[in-house]
Amino acid sequence: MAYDRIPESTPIRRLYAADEVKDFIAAVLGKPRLYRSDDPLDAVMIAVFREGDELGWHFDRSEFSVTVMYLDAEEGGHFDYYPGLRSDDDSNYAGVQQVLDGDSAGVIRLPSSPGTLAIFHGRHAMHRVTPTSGSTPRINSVLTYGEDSGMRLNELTADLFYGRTQ
Ligand SMILES: O=C(O)CCC(=O)C(=O)O
Ligand SMILES: [Fe+2]
Repeated sequence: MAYDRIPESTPIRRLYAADEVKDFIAAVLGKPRLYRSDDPLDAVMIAVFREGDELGWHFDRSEFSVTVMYLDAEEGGHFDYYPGLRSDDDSNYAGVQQVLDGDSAGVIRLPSSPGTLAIFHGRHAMHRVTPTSGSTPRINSVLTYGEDSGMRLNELTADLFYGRTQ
């Protein structure tokens, strides 16, 4: 669900609007300052994982991501990550292949409950959401911050993620 469908009065929108939260995240990441996204669709989104939904192992293009959990799936829907599996200088294809082949050494499962705020380096930490099962969906939000002002998705990505560009 895109940002423009989330009412301004909701707690998640108020959390996103709070400079204290933005500055807290900057401090955790050791950055002098962060900006909220200017994207009308992607600044904050809500993701619902229903029975069988998953997100396979991947790296993000953005350096870091911030998520807030609302509801954990009845079963599965775990966030697994491997911190620093690659770096800007070293793609570590062999290490990536090991994890893809099912080697769980070095993989961490994030403890999660409603309200969990997660900040992770998705560009260097490979991560996934395991398949969910049961009737309770997994519901969370991704909050987008960046080091540059005026962040927007390009049209291709907006269409891919939200099925529309405005
Ligand atoms: O839902 C999550 O916990 C992670 C989402 C994610 O990895 C992504 O959107 O790239
Ligand atoms: Fe990701």
